[in-house]
Amino acid sequence: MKMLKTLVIAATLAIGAPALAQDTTAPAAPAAATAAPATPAVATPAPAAEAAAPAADATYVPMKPTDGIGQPVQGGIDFQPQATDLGQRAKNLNNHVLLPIMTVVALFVLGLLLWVILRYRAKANPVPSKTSHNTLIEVVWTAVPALILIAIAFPSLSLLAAQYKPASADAVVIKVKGYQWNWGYEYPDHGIGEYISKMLDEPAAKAAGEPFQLAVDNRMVVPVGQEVKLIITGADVIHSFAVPALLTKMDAVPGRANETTFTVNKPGVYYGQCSELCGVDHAFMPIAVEALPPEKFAAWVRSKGGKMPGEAAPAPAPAAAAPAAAAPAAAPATVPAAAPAAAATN
Ligand SMILES: [Cu+2]
Repeated sequence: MKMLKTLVIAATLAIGAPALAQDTTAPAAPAAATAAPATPAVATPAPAAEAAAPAADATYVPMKPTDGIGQPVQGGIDFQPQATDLGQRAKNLNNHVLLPIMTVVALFVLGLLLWVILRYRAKANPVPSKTSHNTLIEVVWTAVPALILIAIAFPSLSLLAAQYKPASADAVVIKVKGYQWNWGYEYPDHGIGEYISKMLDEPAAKAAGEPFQLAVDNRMVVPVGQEVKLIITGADVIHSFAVPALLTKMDAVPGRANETTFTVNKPGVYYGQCSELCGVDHAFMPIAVEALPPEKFAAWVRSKGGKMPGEAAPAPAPAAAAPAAAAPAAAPATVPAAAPAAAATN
């Protein structure tokens, strides 16, 4: 029967450790201009698109990180401030439900132990009782832990189900690939081919005003308020894509496509790290997710040579208008004439 109590405590501890573990690396983020992301290190499959909309590049300016947001803090013991509704729910569940229950159970068991040690020691209790059963107590210490576990199971399992609910059809799809030792990001619906995201060295991170060992050259950029679906895989060994402030942790396994989703609710830069021991430079493949308002996200997409889904390629519009104005009689011909132009610039 005493095994039960041990089991309850073990189970409570296990349930109380969700995937938003706090990173312990020390941040150092003086305010300064953020470095402009470098051009993709890997050739995109649509190089022609690079020239399609250079005018829009100027409107994307990499966001500066905020101290204490999306990154660890010195001496921090709580989870990072959560930037998704589900993350906030998980944090509330931990801080307001699980931690109080664990505290009460631990203190109660400690109290029982102290009472037994003091009250029933040989000196204070020379003639021990020969009682071996007490039905009421045995029923209580079986039923109460079971009821506690059932009470915890409802919010825990519904949170887990919400976290792994399949993404909606209009989610922003990003393919994430873990390499030894950097990350590749690809936006198939936006025409952005894979680009590589590497850690900045210390002088570069300092110059950019970003925390060293978390700052990267090319961030993953996502829109705020829209669901993001990550399809995650590994190129060589198992990595793990983890961003504590987004309640996101998913293994990147070679030969498998794992999926996870999140919806960021406020703009910001959120850092994470590879969280699966993957080799000698495991500690040096950080993750930086930049969440932007939708219009700024669209500007970033254009700066990468891509386009928003459903959006016409920017260049063909004037090209189609010109022949229509010059030769109105040839108007029916403009549509087929524009089509190859669109194909060429896309
Ligand atoms: Cu890794």
